[in-house]
Amino acid sequence: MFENITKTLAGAAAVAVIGVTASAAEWRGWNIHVDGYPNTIAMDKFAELLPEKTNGEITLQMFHGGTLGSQPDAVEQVRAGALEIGNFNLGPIGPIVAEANVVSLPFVFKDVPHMFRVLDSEGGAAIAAGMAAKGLTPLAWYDAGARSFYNGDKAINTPADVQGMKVRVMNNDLFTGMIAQLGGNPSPMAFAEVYQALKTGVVDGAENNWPSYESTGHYEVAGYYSLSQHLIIPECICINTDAFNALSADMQAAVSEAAQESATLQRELWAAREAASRKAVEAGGVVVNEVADKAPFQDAMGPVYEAYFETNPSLRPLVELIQATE
Ligand code: BDP
Repeated sequence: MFENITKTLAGAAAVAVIGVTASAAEWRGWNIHVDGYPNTIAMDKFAELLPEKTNGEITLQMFHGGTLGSQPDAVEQVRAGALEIGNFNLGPIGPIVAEANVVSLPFVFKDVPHMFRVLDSEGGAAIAAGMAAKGLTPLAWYDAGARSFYNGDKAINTPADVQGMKVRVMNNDLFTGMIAQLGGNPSPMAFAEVYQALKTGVVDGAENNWPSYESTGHYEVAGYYSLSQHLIIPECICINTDAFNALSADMQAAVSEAAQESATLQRELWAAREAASRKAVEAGGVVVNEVADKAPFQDAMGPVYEAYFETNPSLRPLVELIQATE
């Protein structure tokens, strides 16, 4: 009798445990940025909203500061389902998803509002579909401003100023092509290694937006920032496609809503941080150089576009759609 009761209780406990693990998903998320960075705050907001909007069925533990690995590694981990969530820049996604690579063509967007208009149109839908098919479903888009060149010993005003310079870029053939067309030596490298590389002269320069130039301390070791604004690349909150597809329609809607709210917050924080970061690095002694004429940089990108179209002839209409978007 006693034995039977024990068995029954044990069985009930087992059912309860199975019940909990089967209905509650515990996701893990990757982010490269430090505390206080707009993306870090906004990803924490996403993690806070998820259980609220899913009746506790989905929780997310965020790992910030790139502690779970470099961005190219993390992209693979989310694709494989080893991680569910990542805040990714589309630059390192381009080599995997041809459609998503259009945003990494230098000077393809006029400015950030233009980029968001494209993302909200059929162009954005094509990019999202391409990503989802490769295992990375974008839930919302983050702002990452415009990227400009910085280096240690001179302002950059023309492509001739890049001649012979070793410049760190994110992993993507479009970026190595871009630097090569300007006469420089491209050096693809993980974000976490750039500070030391600049400091020790392994590279002469790099390129990034105001907040990353500041948050990484790169401005301390590369004090000339030249506003070339050659790349405007969006970022995503991305989810492993199978994890998303396994959710009910209601749960998918709840997760998407949480991501949208996170993105609204990120874009507000981004605008404030861009201005604050610029002010901070200027106060730290950085020489800011307004590039008076960007046309020579743009003109030098012809071969980068041609190489892209040669590899991806079917994507020419997508690029033309972007260029035709007001
Ligand atoms: C930052 C992006 C981050 C990239 C980094 C880089 O937010 O995702 O890893 O640039 O240059 O602006 O690697």
